[in-house]
Amino acid sequence: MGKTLSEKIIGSHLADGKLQDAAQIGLQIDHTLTQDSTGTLAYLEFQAMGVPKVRTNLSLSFVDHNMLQNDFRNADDHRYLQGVAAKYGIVFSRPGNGICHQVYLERFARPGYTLLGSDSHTPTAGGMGMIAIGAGGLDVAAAMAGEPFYLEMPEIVNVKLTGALSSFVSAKDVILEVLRKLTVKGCVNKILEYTGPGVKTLTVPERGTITNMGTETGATTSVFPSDEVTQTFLTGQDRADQWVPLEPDTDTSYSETIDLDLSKVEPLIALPHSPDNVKTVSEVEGTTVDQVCIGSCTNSSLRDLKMVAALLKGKKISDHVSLTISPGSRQVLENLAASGELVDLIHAGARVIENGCGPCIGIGQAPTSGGITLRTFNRNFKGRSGTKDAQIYLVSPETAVASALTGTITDPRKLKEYPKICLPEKFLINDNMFVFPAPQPSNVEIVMGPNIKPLPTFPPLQAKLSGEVLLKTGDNISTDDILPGGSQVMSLRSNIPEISKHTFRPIDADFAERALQKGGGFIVGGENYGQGSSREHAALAPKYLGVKAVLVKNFARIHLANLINFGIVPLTFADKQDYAHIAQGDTLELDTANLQKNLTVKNLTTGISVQVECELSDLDRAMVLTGGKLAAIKKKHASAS
Ligand code: MIC
Ligand code: SF4
Repeated sequence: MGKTLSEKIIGSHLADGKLQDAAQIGLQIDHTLTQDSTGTLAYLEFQAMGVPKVRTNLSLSFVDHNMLQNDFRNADDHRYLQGVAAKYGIVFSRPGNGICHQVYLERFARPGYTLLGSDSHTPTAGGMGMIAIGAGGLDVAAAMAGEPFYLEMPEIVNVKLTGALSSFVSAKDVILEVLRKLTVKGCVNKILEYTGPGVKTLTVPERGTITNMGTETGATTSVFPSDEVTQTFLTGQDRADQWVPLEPDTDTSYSETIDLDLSKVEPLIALPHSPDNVKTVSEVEGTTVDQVCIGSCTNSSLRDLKMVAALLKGKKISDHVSLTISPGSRQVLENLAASGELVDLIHAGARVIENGCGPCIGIGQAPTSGGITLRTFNRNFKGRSGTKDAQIYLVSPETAVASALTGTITDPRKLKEYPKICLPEKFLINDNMFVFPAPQPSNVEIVMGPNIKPLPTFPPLQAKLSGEVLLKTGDNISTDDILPGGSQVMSLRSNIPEISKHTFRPIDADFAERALQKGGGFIVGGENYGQGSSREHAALAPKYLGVKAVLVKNFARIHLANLINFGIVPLTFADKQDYAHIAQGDTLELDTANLQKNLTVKNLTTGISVQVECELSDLDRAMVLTGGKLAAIKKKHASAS
């Protein structure tokens, strides 16, 4: 039996375990990337490991999230990150150089390689035929120290593409269609592998849009073959020598096949407040729009902004719409400037803002109260725009432009003339905002500003856990609910004592105070707990406040790994009906000696006992018992040296 493409790449990087369904495997990581808002913790963790230089082929540190410099905090973080990069052999991408995923795809992604990134949208690079996975900062730090990345061998799902997209329908509509079918929890521990004759009709940036937002299905990653289209893109980036052809064997089998005829995909839109709440644009046409934001790691490539420029050329946006455009990279912006298309954006009324994440994570450009904002981004969780009662809709660049012009949600097919977009044979390339590691690392001084606080340390797990249920949540709690974005909270990312005060603030403003007052306790939740970002702060801050265990129906992948890494006991209900038998405020007790798979939680308030599962690999179990991953890796490197 032949192999899938995912199995081929994973197989050639297997450091531990076997290519078997659901087996625990260790993956050798070629490249790592971090971004600033998860990077500062990741590098504090890396420094604590005591390794003199990164042990990957290539490690990159991007600054793209916390770019507003309202005070010293973010600027100090940038300086710290630049110092660490110079000292430990890491390439530093300076603020304003662009969003990590877009820049990585342009300049560093290589077919057949593995990438681990401290950002959940790292799978963007799957558009280049890579296995690219998002993880918590500590896992990325461990990979930089040369450790394999451990994960459950995912099921490989075949998304078979046929046909070609119609005019005004683009890659964003494809991934919205996938989300409509699979939902935000449909692909946990699965890889979406794209195959079929439709693949060759999509350029690499379009593939990147699809693999990027595959994250919203809960998938471990998504991957496209590496073909002549990949070769053309790499040649345009002056990296033709890095191309290799890669595809699945013809006689392979998949756990499931989803057939998707591209010619049948229509312009789609995700309604508030979940990326899988997908309808056709025509179903909601006519709704008044206050703001349109084009950009983010999903839709800010040169292909996308050329399309936007062509559709806006010679026109003017509606009087009541604010249109922002945040290019994905300096390369995108320079190419638009050189071709003159930047003028078309500016002339039509777009507010062109800095190359970076910007409004996607609430860093500026919050909409009006109760406002309707149409975004080409990937997440529309409540409050993410910075305005609590705003309604976020997710759309393609084509739908965004059509709606910005009319001022109401508009099917882009109404624009009639569909421009033909060609990517340059040779992109205008400028690498001068990368800073390469210092030739003499011993001379580099790492400067830490006053907001960069030491990592908290935690004792080994107690044999018996007891305490109150501090919070009981429903399904699909996102890490934005656990620890929100926005410029004020995000600038505290290097300061756990301060940021922990915001834990669960969007859903329970008193949580942090209550948790401290009660001496910690338990969280109870529903399905897909912890969906969304890779921010390990969403585990570390609750841990800091004394959260001992989280008991849910099931977890999202990255958040589960982060809980384990910081020694919070992850539990799932053996019978989901038992969720009803625990209320907020109940006192629970749990015997954790040896952390066996099957445990009993005693509800001391009701007298009812509930059977729970604690599914951990041997490695993870040892880590949770001894107080987390950092302690374990530190010990290993100390004994090795
Ligand atoms: C996001 O899109 O939610 C973020 C901000 O990029 C996060 C990372 C973070 O919280 O810093 C992610 O997706 O992992
Ligand atoms: Fe940045 Fe938004 Fe992409 Fe996250 S999803 S990396 S905040 S652009």
